Amino acid sequence: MSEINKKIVFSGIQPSGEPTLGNYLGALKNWVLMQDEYECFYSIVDLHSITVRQDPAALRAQIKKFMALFLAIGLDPEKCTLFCQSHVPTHAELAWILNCYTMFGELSRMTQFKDKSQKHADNINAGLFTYPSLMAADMLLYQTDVVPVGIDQKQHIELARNIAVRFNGIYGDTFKIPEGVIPKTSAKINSLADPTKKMSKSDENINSYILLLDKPDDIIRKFKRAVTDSEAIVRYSPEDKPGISNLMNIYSAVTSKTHDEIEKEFDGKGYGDFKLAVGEAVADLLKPVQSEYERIMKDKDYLEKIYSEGAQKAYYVSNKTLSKVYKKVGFIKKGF
Ligand code: AQP
Repeated sequence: MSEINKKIVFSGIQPSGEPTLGNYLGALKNWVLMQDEYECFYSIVDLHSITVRQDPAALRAQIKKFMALFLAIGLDPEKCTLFCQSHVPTHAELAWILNCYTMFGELSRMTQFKDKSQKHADNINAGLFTYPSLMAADMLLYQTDVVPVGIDQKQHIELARNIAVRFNGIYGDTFKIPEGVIPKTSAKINSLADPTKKMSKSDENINSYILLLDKPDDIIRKFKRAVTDSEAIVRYSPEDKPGISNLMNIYSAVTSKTHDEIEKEFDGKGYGDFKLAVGEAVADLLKPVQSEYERIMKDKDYLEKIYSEGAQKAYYVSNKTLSKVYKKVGFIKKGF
């Protein structure tokens, strides 16, 4: 069933809000580019999203939105497998096993755990702590070669690799060791309100992010308000000019212009012109995605068919790895 000759890609996104421009430029855009060359498994990782409290009705709606957006950005279910993590029980099963091969100290060092436990001090649950073992399971189940992600996930990929090497060291070759693929200019798109921080879909300030479904007027308004500096020169310097450099990264990722070309284009012009150009470029990029999204959302049966077929295939492929793991650790075969 799986095209074994192609290299395998796995990546996921949490439905913990609505996808942002950061998610798109950091990860989703690469997902689309990779679907022709690789055997790709792309998941809405809903099990991960409940490590932070979610409203059930909102979560249900978000998951469907994400699936429709997967299709609207150009992911083709004929070329890649699209599924919800909670529909494929092997993820939670392997995560338990891997928890027993992941050290407390390793999990304590994860910066995302530290950040999120500060942000959600009233709900530092065990799932938030062991989230990286589930993420390792996500990747290792598919014998993944490549994981396209933003830079914030680098530490989690390193940990998954360490867990896989440890397990292979004890039981012999079981898991392929995956590599992370991180884009150059859009590895970390920052918040428009605080350009020293990552743009995040769960940020409380709606002006800090651009959603893929934001209307053109809102997009332009948010870019106009973006925090910059008082130098009034469009120059790339992430240390001294984080706001302008972030906007340059966005403009570069959307238009494929280099930083040098952008500096020349806006030489002698003020920030107003530059911000407007970035806003218009992003709004133009998202317009066709939004109309395709509207079309797909009207066909709920089609959406259900895509994620149901995706889950069946993901289960078939991932269960091979899980069965191997169960055998290696010493569990006996089911009699039914
Ligand atoms: N700002 C970003 N710049 C570049 N890449 C990003 N990614 C996320 N934000 C940026 C990449 O998007 C993929 C999916 O991420 P996720 O939703 O699973 O989790 P996250 O990294 O925690 O993203 P958010 O938006 O910050 O979510 P919340 O607010 O729920 O925590 C990943 O590949 C990620 O690197």
